Amino acid sequence: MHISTRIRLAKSRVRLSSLSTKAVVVRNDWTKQEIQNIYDLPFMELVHRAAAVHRTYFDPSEVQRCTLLSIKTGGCVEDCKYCSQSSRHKTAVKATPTLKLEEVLERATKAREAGSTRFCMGAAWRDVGEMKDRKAFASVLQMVKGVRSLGMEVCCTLGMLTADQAVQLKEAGLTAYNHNLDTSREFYPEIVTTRTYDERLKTLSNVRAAGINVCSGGILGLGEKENDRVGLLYTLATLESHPESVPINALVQVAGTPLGDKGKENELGANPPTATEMTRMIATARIVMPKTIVRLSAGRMSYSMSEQALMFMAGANSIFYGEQLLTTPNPQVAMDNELFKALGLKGKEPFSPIGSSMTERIVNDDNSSSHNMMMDSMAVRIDHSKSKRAVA
Ligand code: SAM
Ligand code: DTB
Ligand code: SF4
Repeated sequence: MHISTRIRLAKSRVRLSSLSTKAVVVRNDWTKQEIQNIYDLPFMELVHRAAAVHRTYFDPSEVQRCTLLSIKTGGCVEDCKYCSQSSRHKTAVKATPTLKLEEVLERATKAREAGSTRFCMGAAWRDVGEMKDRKAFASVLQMVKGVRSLGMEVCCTLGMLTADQAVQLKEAGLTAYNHNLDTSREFYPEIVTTRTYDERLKTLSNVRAAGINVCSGGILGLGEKENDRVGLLYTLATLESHPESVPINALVQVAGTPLGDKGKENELGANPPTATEMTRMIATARIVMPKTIVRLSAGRMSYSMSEQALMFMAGANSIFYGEQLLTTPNPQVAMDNELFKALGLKGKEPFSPIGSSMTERIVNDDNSSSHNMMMDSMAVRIDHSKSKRAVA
Protein backbone atom coordinates (compact mmCIF):
# COMPACT_ATOMS: atom_id res chain seq x y z
CA MET A 1 0.00 0.00 0.00
CA HIS A 2 1.27 3.45 -0.85
CA ILE A 3 2.58 5.36 2.16
CA SER A 4 0.17 8.29 1.66
CA THR A 5 -2.79 5.91 1.58
CA ARG A 6 -1.56 4.34 4.83
CA ILE A 7 -1.27 7.73 6.49
CA ARG A 8 -4.77 8.65 5.33
CA LEU A 9 -6.20 5.40 6.69
CA ALA A 10 -4.40 5.81 10.00
CA LYS A 11 -5.76 9.34 10.34
CA SER A 12 -9.27 8.22 9.55
CA ARG A 13 -8.96 5.45 12.17
CA VAL A 14 -8.11 7.99 14.79
CA ARG A 15 -11.09 10.09 13.76
CA LEU A 16 -13.43 7.13 13.75
CA SER A 17 -12.19 5.74 17.01
CA SER A 18 -12.98 8.99 18.72
CA LEU A 19 -16.56 8.61 17.45
CA SER A 20 -16.19 5.13 18.77
CA THR A 21 -18.27 2.10 18.89
CA LYS A 22 -18.71 -1.65 18.95
CA ALA A 23 -21.22 -3.76 17.13
CA VAL A 24 -24.58 -3.90 18.83
CA VAL A 25 -26.34 -7.22 18.66
CA VAL A 26 -29.69 -7.16 16.93
CA ARG A 27 -32.25 -8.52 19.37
CA ASN A 28 -35.74 -9.84 18.68
CA ASP A 29 -36.50 -10.81 22.26
CA TRP A 30 -37.27 -7.39 23.69
CA THR A 31 -39.91 -7.19 26.37
CA LYS A 32 -42.39 -4.35 26.25
CA GLN A 33 -41.07 -3.17 29.62
CA GLU A 34 -37.50 -2.96 28.31
CA ILE A 35 -38.65 -0.83 25.40
CA GLN A 36 -40.76 1.31 27.72
CA ASN A 37 -37.70 1.83 29.96
CA ILE A 38 -35.69 3.06 26.99
CA TYR A 39 -38.56 5.27 25.79
CA ASP A 40 -38.85 6.80 29.28
CA LEU A 41 -35.18 7.75 29.64
CA PRO A 42 -34.45 11.41 30.27
CA PHE A 43 -34.49 13.01 26.81
CA MET A 44 -30.80 13.98 26.59
CA GLU A 45 -29.69 10.57 27.78
CA LEU A 46 -31.97 8.83 25.29
CA VAL A 47 -30.70 10.88 22.35
CA HIS A 48 -27.10 10.36 23.41
CA ARG A 49 -27.54 6.58 23.57
CA ALA A 50 -29.44 6.44 20.29
CA ALA A 51 -26.74 8.50 18.60
CA ALA A 52 -24.12 6.02 19.84
CA VAL A 53 -26.08 3.03 18.56
CA HIS A 54 -26.64 4.82 15.24
CA ARG A 55 -22.90 4.97 14.67
CA THR A 56 -22.48 1.22 15.02
CA TYR A 57 -24.12 0.45 11.69
CA PHE A 58 -24.51 3.76 9.91
CA ASP A 59 -22.55 6.77 8.86
CA PRO A 60 -24.39 9.50 10.81
CA SER A 61 -23.94 12.03 8.04
CA GLU A 62 -25.75 9.83 5.51
CA VAL A 63 -29.48 10.41 5.00
CA GLN A 64 -31.30 8.73 2.15
CA ARG A 65 -33.53 10.87 -0.08
CA CYS A 66 -36.62 9.07 -1.35
CA THR A 67 -39.36 10.33 -3.61
CA LEU A 68 -43.02 9.39 -3.28
CA LEU A 69 -45.56 9.23 -6.06
CA SER A 70 -49.24 8.49 -5.74
CA ILE A 71 -49.93 6.22 -8.71
CA LYS A 72 -53.61 5.79 -7.81
CA THR A 73 -55.16 8.50 -5.70
CA GLY A 74 -58.37 8.51 -3.64
CA GLY A 75 -61.55 6.46 -3.64
CA CYS A 76 -60.20 3.94 -1.11
CA VAL A 77 -62.78 1.67 0.56
CA GLU A 78 -60.87 1.47 3.85
CA ASP A 79 -61.80 3.79 6.73
CA CYS A 80 -58.39 4.82 8.16
CA LYS A 81 -59.36 7.86 10.24
CA TYR A 82 -56.28 9.90 9.35
CA CYS A 83 -56.40 9.42 5.59
CA SER A 84 -57.34 11.94 2.91
CA GLN A 85 -57.95 9.15 0.42
CA SER A 86 -60.68 7.16 2.15
CA SER A 87 -64.01 7.38 0.33
CA ARG A 88 -65.66 7.37 3.79
CA HIS A 89 -64.44 10.91 4.46
CA LYS A 90 -65.32 14.14 2.68
CA THR A 91 -61.93 15.58 1.81
CA ALA A 92 -60.66 17.72 -1.07
CA VAL A 93 -58.96 14.68 -2.63
CA LYS A 94 -60.64 13.46 -5.83
CA ALA A 95 -60.35 9.86 -6.97
CA THR A 96 -58.22 9.58 -10.12
CA PRO A 97 -57.33 6.61 -12.35
CA THR A 98 -53.99 4.77 -12.16
CA LEU A 99 -51.14 6.78 -13.71
CA LYS A 100 -49.66 5.70 -17.02
CA LEU A 101 -46.29 3.95 -17.12
CA GLU A 102 -44.64 6.78 -19.11
CA GLU A 103 -45.62 9.41 -16.56
CA VAL A 104 -44.36 7.29 -13.67
CA LEU A 105 -41.00 6.72 -15.36
CA GLU A 106 -40.70 10.40 -16.16
CA ARG A 107 -41.30 11.28 -12.51
CA ALA A 108 -38.83 8.65 -11.34
CA THR A 109 -36.17 9.93 -13.75
CA LYS A 110 -36.65 13.49 -12.43
CA ALA A 111 -36.44 12.22 -8.85
CA ARG A 112 -33.18 10.43 -9.61
CA GLU A 113 -31.75 13.54 -11.27
CA ALA A 114 -32.65 15.55 -8.18
CA GLY A 115 -30.71 13.13 -5.95
CA SER A 116 -33.28 10.59 -4.77
CA THR A 117 -32.07 6.99 -4.72
CA ARG A 118 -35.38 5.37 -3.82
CA PHE A 119 -38.74 5.76 -5.51
CA CYS A 120 -41.89 4.81 -3.61
CA MET A 121 -45.21 4.33 -5.40
CA GLY A 122 -48.44 4.44 -3.40
CA ALA A 123 -51.92 3.33 -4.38
CA ALA A 124 -55.13 3.94 -2.44
CA TRP A 125 -56.16 0.32 -2.54
CA ARG A 126 -57.40 -1.97 0.22
CA ASP A 127 -55.61 -4.81 -1.56
CA VAL A 128 -54.22 -5.54 -4.96
CA GLY A 129 -57.30 -7.61 -5.80
CA GLU A 130 -57.66 -11.04 -7.29
CA MET A 131 -59.52 -10.73 -10.60
CA LYS A 132 -60.82 -7.19 -10.89
CA ASP A 133 -57.51 -5.37 -10.62
CA ARG A 134 -55.43 -7.73 -12.70
CA LYS A 135 -54.81 -5.03 -15.29
CA ALA A 136 -53.83 -2.50 -12.67
CA PHE A 137 -51.47 -4.97 -11.02
CA ALA A 138 -49.90 -5.86 -14.38
CA SER A 139 -49.23 -2.19 -14.92
CA VAL A 140 -47.69 -1.84 -11.44
CA LEU A 141 -45.32 -4.71 -12.30
CA GLN A 142 -44.24 -2.76 -15.39
CA MET A 143 -43.69 0.34 -13.29
CA VAL A 144 -41.53 -1.61 -10.83
CA LYS A 145 -39.42 -3.03 -13.67
CA GLY A 146 -39.06 0.38 -15.28
CA VAL A 147 -38.02 2.24 -12.12
CA ARG A 148 -35.61 -0.51 -11.16
CA SER A 149 -33.98 -0.28 -14.56
CA LEU A 150 -33.20 3.36 -13.76
CA GLY A 151 -30.91 2.09 -11.03
CA MET A 152 -33.15 3.17 -8.16
CA GLU A 153 -34.43 1.23 -5.18
CA VAL A 154 -38.15 0.66 -5.73
CA CYS A 155 -40.76 0.55 -2.99
CA CYS A 156 -44.53 0.10 -3.32
CA THR A 157 -47.44 0.49 -0.97
CA LEU A 158 -50.58 -1.00 -2.48
CA GLY A 159 -52.52 -2.36 0.50
CA MET A 160 -52.82 -6.05 1.29
CA LEU A 161 -50.85 -8.55 -0.81
CA THR A 162 -51.23 -12.29 -1.25
CA ALA A 163 -48.15 -14.52 -1.17
CA ASP A 164 -48.35 -14.94 -4.95
CA GLN A 165 -48.60 -11.20 -5.64
CA ALA A 166 -45.56 -10.65 -3.44
CA VAL A 167 -43.60 -13.17 -5.50
CA GLN A 168 -44.61 -11.42 -8.73
CA LEU A 169 -43.47 -8.08 -7.33
CA LYS A 170 -40.18 -9.62 -6.30
CA GLU A 171 -39.69 -11.04 -9.80
CA ALA A 172 -40.41 -7.60 -11.27
CA GLY A 173 -37.53 -6.23 -9.17
CA LEU A 174 -39.26 -4.70 -6.16
CA THR A 175 -36.80 -3.74 -3.43
CA ALA A 176 -39.19 -3.08 -0.54
CA TYR A 177 -42.87 -3.08 0.34
CA ASN A 178 -44.36 -0.48 2.66
CA HIS A 179 -47.24 -1.62 4.84
CA ASN A 180 -47.59 0.22 8.13
CA LEU A 181 -48.95 -1.13 11.39
CA ASP A 182 -49.58 2.52 12.29
CA THR A 183 -49.97 2.04 16.07
CA SER A 184 -50.26 -0.59 18.80
CA ARG A 185 -52.43 -3.67 18.39
CA GLU A 186 -54.67 -2.37 21.21
CA PHE A 187 -55.28 1.11 19.74
CA TYR A 188 -55.54 -0.01 16.11
CA PRO A 189 -59.33 -0.65 16.09
CA GLU A 190 -59.86 3.00 17.08
CA ILE A 191 -58.18 4.05 13.84
CA VAL A 192 -59.19 1.44 11.28
CA THR A 193 -62.21 -0.84 11.45
CA THR A 194 -62.18 -2.30 7.93
CA ARG A 195 -59.19 -4.59 8.45
CA THR A 196 -57.36 -6.18 11.37
CA TYR A 197 -53.86 -5.94 12.79
CA ASP A 198 -53.38 -9.62 11.98
CA GLU A 199 -54.24 -8.99 8.32
CA ARG A 200 -51.53 -6.32 8.27
CA LEU A 201 -49.05 -8.78 9.80
CA LYS A 202 -50.03 -11.46 7.27
CA THR A 203 -49.12 -9.16 4.36
CA LEU A 204 -45.80 -8.40 6.05
CA SER A 205 -45.08 -12.11 6.30
CA ASN A 206 -46.01 -12.62 2.62
CA VAL A 207 -43.60 -9.83 1.72
CA ARG A 208 -40.83 -11.32 3.85
CA ALA A 209 -41.41 -14.83 2.44
CA ALA A 210 -41.04 -13.48 -1.11
CA GLY A 211 -37.62 -12.06 -0.23
CA ILE A 212 -38.71 -8.42 -0.45
CA ASN A 213 -37.47 -5.99 2.18
CA VAL A 214 -40.09 -4.97 4.71
CA CYS A 215 -40.92 -1.31 5.34
CA SER A 216 -43.35 -0.93 8.22
CA GLY A 217 -43.87 1.78 10.79
CA GLY A 218 -46.50 4.08 12.13
CA ILE A 219 -47.98 7.47 12.81
CA LEU A 220 -47.69 9.63 15.90
CA GLY A 221 -50.46 11.99 16.89
CA LEU A 222 -53.53 9.83 16.29
CA GLY A 223 -54.65 10.28 19.89
CA GLU A 224 -52.65 7.27 21.04
CA LYS A 225 -51.02 7.04 24.47
CA GLU A 226 -47.27 6.71 24.95
CA ASN A 227 -47.67 3.00 25.68
CA ASP A 228 -49.25 2.60 22.22
CA ARG A 229 -46.08 4.04 20.69
CA VAL A 230 -44.06 1.57 22.73
CA GLY A 231 -46.53 -1.17 21.71
CA LEU A 232 -45.93 -0.44 18.03
CA LEU A 233 -42.14 -0.63 18.50
CA TYR A 234 -42.57 -3.82 20.51
CA THR A 235 -44.44 -5.52 17.65
CA LEU A 236 -41.88 -4.39 15.07
CA ALA A 237 -38.81 -5.18 17.18
CA THR A 238 -40.02 -8.68 18.06
CA LEU A 239 -40.74 -9.77 14.50
CA GLU A 240 -38.55 -12.68 13.47
CA SER A 241 -36.51 -10.25 11.39
CA HIS A 242 -36.72 -6.52 11.96
CA PRO A 243 -38.13 -4.50 9.08
CA GLU A 244 -35.29 -3.11 6.97
CA SER A 245 -37.16 0.22 7.14
CA VAL A 246 -39.37 1.77 9.79
CA PRO A 247 -41.12 4.98 8.72
CA ILE A 248 -42.15 7.29 11.54
CA ASN A 249 -44.89 9.63 10.34
CA ALA A 250 -46.22 12.66 12.20
CA LEU A 251 -49.95 13.03 11.67
CA VAL A 252 -50.74 15.50 8.90
CA GLN A 253 -54.21 16.70 9.77
CA VAL A 254 -56.45 16.64 6.71
CA ALA A 255 -59.71 18.60 6.72
CA GLY A 256 -62.70 16.32 6.36
CA THR A 257 -61.11 13.31 8.06
CA PRO A 258 -62.27 12.32 11.57
CA LEU A 259 -58.85 13.46 12.89
CA GLY A 260 -58.65 16.59 10.79
CA ASP A 261 -60.32 19.24 12.90
CA LYS A 262 -57.92 21.89 13.99
CA GLY A 263 -58.58 24.14 16.94
CA LYS A 264 -61.26 21.93 18.44
CA GLU A 265 -61.26 18.50 19.89
CA ASN A 266 -61.61 15.80 17.27
CA GLU A 267 -63.00 12.45 18.28
CA LEU A 268 -59.71 10.93 19.50
CA GLY A 269 -57.94 14.05 20.68
CA ALA A 270 -55.51 13.66 17.79
CA ASN A 271 -52.78 16.27 17.55
CA PRO A 272 -49.55 16.34 15.52
CA PRO A 273 -46.67 15.31 17.80
CA THR A 274 -44.09 17.77 19.08
CA ALA A 275 -40.52 17.53 17.80
CA THR A 276 -39.51 16.11 21.17
CA GLU A 277 -42.09 13.34 20.89
CA MET A 278 -40.95 12.50 17.36
CA THR A 279 -37.32 12.45 18.48
CA ARG A 280 -38.11 10.21 21.44
CA MET A 281 -39.86 7.73 19.15
CA ILE A 282 -37.06 7.79 16.57
CA ALA A 283 -34.39 7.34 19.25
CA THR A 284 -36.20 4.37 20.78
CA ALA A 285 -36.68 2.79 17.34
CA ARG A 286 -32.99 3.30 16.62
CA ILE A 287 -31.91 1.57 19.86
CA VAL A 288 -34.23 -1.43 19.58
CA MET A 289 -33.72 -1.91 15.81
CA PRO A 290 -30.10 -0.84 15.31
CA LYS A 291 -29.69 -1.95 11.68
CA THR A 292 -33.00 -0.59 10.43
CA ILE A 293 -33.31 2.54 8.34
CA VAL A 294 -35.54 4.82 10.41
CA ARG A 295 -37.41 7.02 7.98
CA LEU A 296 -38.50 10.48 9.09
CA SER A 297 -41.62 10.49 6.93
CA ALA A 298 -44.82 12.56 6.80
CA GLY A 299 -45.17 15.76 8.78
CA ARG A 300 -41.78 17.45 8.28
CA MET A 301 -43.53 20.71 7.34
CA SER A 302 -44.17 21.19 11.08
CA TYR A 303 -40.52 20.98 12.14
CA SER A 304 -37.70 23.49 11.94
CA MET A 305 -34.24 22.65 10.62
CA SER A 306 -32.85 22.30 14.12
CA GLU A 307 -35.70 20.06 15.19
CA GLN A 308 -35.03 17.82 12.21
CA ALA A 309 -31.31 17.89 13.03
CA LEU A 310 -32.18 16.47 16.43
CA MET A 311 -34.17 13.70 14.74
CA PHE A 312 -31.18 12.81 12.52
CA MET A 313 -28.97 12.90 15.61
CA ALA A 314 -31.36 10.41 17.26
CA GLY A 315 -30.98 8.02 14.34
CA ALA A 316 -33.36 8.98 11.55
CA ASN A 317 -31.59 8.39 8.26
CA SER A 318 -34.07 8.95 5.48
CA ILE A 319 -36.48 11.63 4.33
CA PHE A 320 -39.05 12.06 1.60
CA TYR A 321 -37.68 14.55 -0.86
CA GLY A 322 -39.94 16.51 -3.21
CA GLU A 323 -42.73 18.98 -2.65
CA GLN A 324 -45.55 16.47 -2.35
CA LEU A 325 -45.98 13.31 -0.29
CA LEU A 326 -48.99 11.37 -1.61
CA THR A 327 -51.66 14.04 -1.27
CA THR A 328 -50.17 16.44 1.30
CA PRO A 329 -47.28 18.91 1.11
CA ASN A 330 -43.64 18.26 1.95
CA PRO A 331 -40.81 20.83 2.31
CA GLN A 332 -39.53 22.59 -0.81
CA VAL A 333 -36.55 20.90 -2.45
CA ALA A 334 -34.52 24.10 -2.00
CA MET A 335 -35.22 24.02 1.75
CA ASP A 336 -34.09 20.40 1.99
CA ASN A 337 -30.97 21.17 -0.01
CA GLU A 338 -30.24 23.91 2.49
CA LEU A 339 -30.91 21.49 5.35
CA PHE A 340 -28.40 19.01 3.91
CA LYS A 341 -25.84 21.74 3.38
CA ALA A 342 -26.23 23.27 6.82
CA LEU A 343 -25.90 19.89 8.54
CA GLY A 344 -23.21 18.51 6.25
CA LEU A 345 -25.42 15.61 5.26
CA LYS A 346 -24.92 13.49 2.18
CA GLY A 347 -27.32 11.21 0.34
CA LYS A 348 -27.18 7.42 0.37
CA GLU A 349 -26.22 5.47 -2.72
CA PRO A 350 -28.91 3.03 -3.88
CA PHE A 351 -28.46 -0.56 -2.65
CA SER A 352 -25.44 0.35 -0.52
CA PRO A 353 -24.83 -2.11 2.31
CA ILE A 354 -25.09 -1.17 5.93
CA GLY A 355 -23.09 -2.66 8.73
CA SER A 356 -19.77 -1.99 7.10
CA SER A 357 -19.45 1.75 6.95
CA MET A 358 -18.63 2.38 10.60
CA THR A 359 -18.64 -0.94 12.40
CA GLU A 360 -16.13 -2.82 10.28
CA ARG A 361 -13.66 -0.04 10.50
CA ILE A 362 -13.90 0.58 14.19
CA VAL A 363 -14.76 -2.67 15.86
CA ASN A 364 -11.72 -3.57 17.97
CA ASP A 365 -10.38 -0.06 17.61
CA ASP A 366 -11.97 1.24 20.73
CA ASN A 367 -11.29 -0.41 24.02
CA SER A 368 -12.34 2.54 26.06
CA SER A 369 -13.91 1.34 29.29
CA SER A 370 -16.16 4.38 29.60
CA HIS A 371 -17.60 3.56 26.22
CA ASN A 372 -18.17 -0.05 27.22
CA MET A 373 -19.86 1.01 30.42
CA MET A 374 -22.14 3.27 28.49
CA MET A 375 -23.08 0.53 26.04
CA ASP A 376 -23.60 -2.01 28.84
CA SER A 377 -25.99 0.28 30.59
CA MET A 378 -28.11 0.53 27.48
CA ALA A 379 -29.70 -2.89 27.84
CA VAL A 380 -28.31 -3.76 24.42
CA ARG A 381 -25.90 -6.64 24.24
CA ILE A 382 -22.54 -6.03 22.69
CA ASP A 383 -20.47 -8.31 20.57
CA HIS A 384 -17.75 -8.00 18.00
CA SER A 385 -19.51 -9.58 15.07
CA LYS A 386 -18.91 -7.93 11.74
CA SER A 387 -22.18 -8.82 10.18
CA LYS A 388 -22.95 -7.14 6.92
CA ARG A 389 -26.32 -7.00 5.23
CA ALA A 390 -27.54 -5.41 2.05
CA VAL A 391 -30.31 -2.98 2.77
CA ALA A 392 -32.86 -1.09 1.04
N1 SAM B 1 -53.30 2.11 0.94
C1 SAM B 1 -52.06 1.66 1.34
C2 SAM B 1 -52.00 1.28 2.78
O1 SAM B 1 -52.72 1.88 3.58
O2 SAM B 1 -51.22 0.42 3.13
C3 SAM B 1 -50.92 2.61 1.04
C4 SAM B 1 -51.06 4.08 1.14
S1 SAM B 1 -51.14 4.77 2.75
C5 SAM B 1 -51.50 6.44 2.36
C6 SAM B 1 -49.49 4.76 3.38
C7 SAM B 1 -49.27 5.21 4.80
O3 SAM B 1 -49.24 6.62 4.86
C8 SAM B 1 -50.32 4.84 5.83
O4 SAM B 1 -50.14 3.55 6.29
C9 SAM B 1 -50.06 5.84 6.93
O5 SAM B 1 -49.16 5.32 7.88
C10 SAM B 1 -49.45 7.04 6.20
N2 SAM B 1 -50.38 8.17 6.18
C11 SAM B 1 -51.51 8.27 5.45
N3 SAM B 1 -52.14 9.43 5.70
C12 SAM B 1 -51.39 10.08 6.62
C13 SAM B 1 -51.54 11.33 7.30
N4 SAM B 1 -52.58 12.12 7.09
N5 SAM B 1 -50.58 11.69 8.16
C14 SAM B 1 -49.50 10.89 8.39
N6 SAM B 1 -49.34 9.69 7.79
C15 SAM B 1 -50.27 9.29 6.92
C1 DTB C 1 -45.16 6.12 4.95
O1 DTB C 1 -45.05 5.56 6.06
N1 DTB C 1 -45.36 7.41 4.77
C2 DTB C 1 -45.53 7.72 3.37
C3 DTB C 1 -45.20 6.36 2.70
N2 DTB C 1 -45.10 5.47 3.82
C4 DTB C 1 -46.05 5.83 1.64
C5 DTB C 1 -46.89 8.25 3.08
C6 DTB C 1 -47.19 9.50 3.83
C7 DTB C 1 -48.54 9.98 3.40
C8 DTB C 1 -48.89 11.26 4.06
C9 DTB C 1 -50.26 11.70 3.70
C10 DTB C 1 -50.47 12.04 2.26
O2 DTB C 1 -49.64 12.71 1.64
O3 DTB C 1 -51.56 11.72 1.77
FE1 SF4 D 1 -56.85 3.52 1.96
FE2 SF4 D 1 -54.26 3.36 2.65
FE3 SF4 D 1 -55.67 5.64 3.05
FE4 SF4 D 1 -56.19 3.51 4.55
S1 SF4 D 1 -54.23 4.66 4.49
S2 SF4 D 1 -57.69 4.84 3.55
S3 SF4 D 1 -55.86 1.86 3.08
S4 SF4 D 1 -55.15 4.72 1.10
